[in-house]
Amino acid sequence: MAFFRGLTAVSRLRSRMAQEATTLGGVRWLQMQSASDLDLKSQLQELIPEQQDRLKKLKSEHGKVQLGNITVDMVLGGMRGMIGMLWETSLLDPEEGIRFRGLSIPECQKVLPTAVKGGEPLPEGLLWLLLTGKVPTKEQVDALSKELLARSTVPAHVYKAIDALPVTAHPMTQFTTGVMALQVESEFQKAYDNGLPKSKFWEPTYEDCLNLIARLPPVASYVYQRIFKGGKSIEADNSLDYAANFSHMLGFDDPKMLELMRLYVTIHTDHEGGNVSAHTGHLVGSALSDPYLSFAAALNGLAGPLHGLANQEVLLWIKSVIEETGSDVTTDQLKDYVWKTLKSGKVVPGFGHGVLRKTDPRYSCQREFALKHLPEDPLFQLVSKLYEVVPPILTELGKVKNPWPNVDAHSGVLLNHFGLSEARYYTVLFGVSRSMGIGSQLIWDRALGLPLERPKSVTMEWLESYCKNKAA
Ligand code: NMX
Ligand code: MLT
Repeated sequence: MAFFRGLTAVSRLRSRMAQEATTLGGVRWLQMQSASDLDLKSQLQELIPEQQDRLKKLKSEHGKVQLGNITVDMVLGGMRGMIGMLWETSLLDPEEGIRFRGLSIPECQKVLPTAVKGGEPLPEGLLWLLLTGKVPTKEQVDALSKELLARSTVPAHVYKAIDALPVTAHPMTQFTTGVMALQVESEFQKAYDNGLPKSKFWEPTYEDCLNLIARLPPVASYVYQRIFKGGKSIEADNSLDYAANFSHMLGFDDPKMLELMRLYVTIHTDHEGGNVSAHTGHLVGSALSDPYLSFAAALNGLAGPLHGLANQEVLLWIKSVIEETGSDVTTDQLKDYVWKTLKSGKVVPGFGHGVLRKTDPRYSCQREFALKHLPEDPLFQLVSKLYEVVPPILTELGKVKNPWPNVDAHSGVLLNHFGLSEARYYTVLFGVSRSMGIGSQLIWDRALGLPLERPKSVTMEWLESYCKNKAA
């Protein structure tokens, strides 16, 4: 965040000068916000040369500085703790959780513009923050909402591609098929084929990412309606913001559900670069595959049960507890069910994490939302009980590094409360949200000219002989 401070001060000054036309004491104040202040791409254009110089300086002055030692455990253990990539939009602290461009979730809830006074942040504001490192004004967020709406038309062939799949296909399969079908409109691919120089790669990447983010809610809601509502279609409401409109197109207009969707999309956008979906998007993008190809690859990673599919698994697991024990489940029955799950060789979904070592702040803010809006919901009460029951059991197992709940332990019961009860659909919601983080970083990847990602792999034989020689 520090590197953007100079620019942030300038931008704050500008935004103070740039209040919307308002009537104050009978005087009408003039609209002073310039078109480029409201245009995200112009803002990026200003930031990119500075960040390119910064990267150049970092490489030339500190390129040979060591960042740690690679151990055999790291190579065999899924590269945990191995620093291996640059990811500008967010950073994860194992104890504290995620910070988006330096801001924690509670800080984002305080400073990002909202639709409702004192309500949840608008995800468009977070997208602006991820891309620029600056907290946007409400006017900037509104301009971005409108820009996304203007980009949201989905070509008819996309729906035909989805319709070619059996309606029983998993929602993530149908959603990713829609993303692949959107790819035929890639600006990056066209520009690359026409010989665009590397210094300009970021521009069509920006166009693709913004188009992709804008078109995902209609595609995702089409998948939902097709699978669960007999193909009903709900038109977009152009007066609504991104998340509220998405909720509306899914068929949920309760103002509390709109607020939930704003919170949901905001907190699922980004989780630094090493998680399976973000890393996949970045890796595939490093081959100069366009943002649609990169994001479709990311979604395929998100669809795995140890990653994004865990939100589906959590609600199905909670419902299976109730099916077996009845809705008045006691603490002892819950303990027995957790042990039964573990003894059958399964994981307890929604608990544990590859990096976090405390309760995920994304879980905590969803818990806050539930305490405020649905404290009596029986499934929320069961989730609260699991918070007490599961961590001691996972600790007792002796091998689990983080017994605490993650983001997926909570999201399903909130959605279920407002009627979105189809657990198999939940990972699609995660996918729509993640487009903002992966897309933002892809734009910076191209702006900074980051190279093809190609780490070294070795065989067991190589490791054995390396270790033997080292010991000799
Ligand atoms: N239930 C049972 N066993 C677990 C759990 C859990 N919730 N979490 C970790 N373990 C086991 C893990 O399977 C491993 O066992 P083994 O050595 O026999 O293979 C052992 O504990 C050590 O694993 P960790 O180092 O603690 O965790 P790791 O970094 O390998 O994996 C997860 C992280 C997230 C994959 C793991 O905690 C897990 O499977 N959790 C349940 C699934 C889940 O909630 N995933 C969502 C993550 C968040 N997201 O949205 O992506
Ligand atoms: C995520 O949001 O991507 C998950 O918490 C997984 C991770 O960070 O590894």
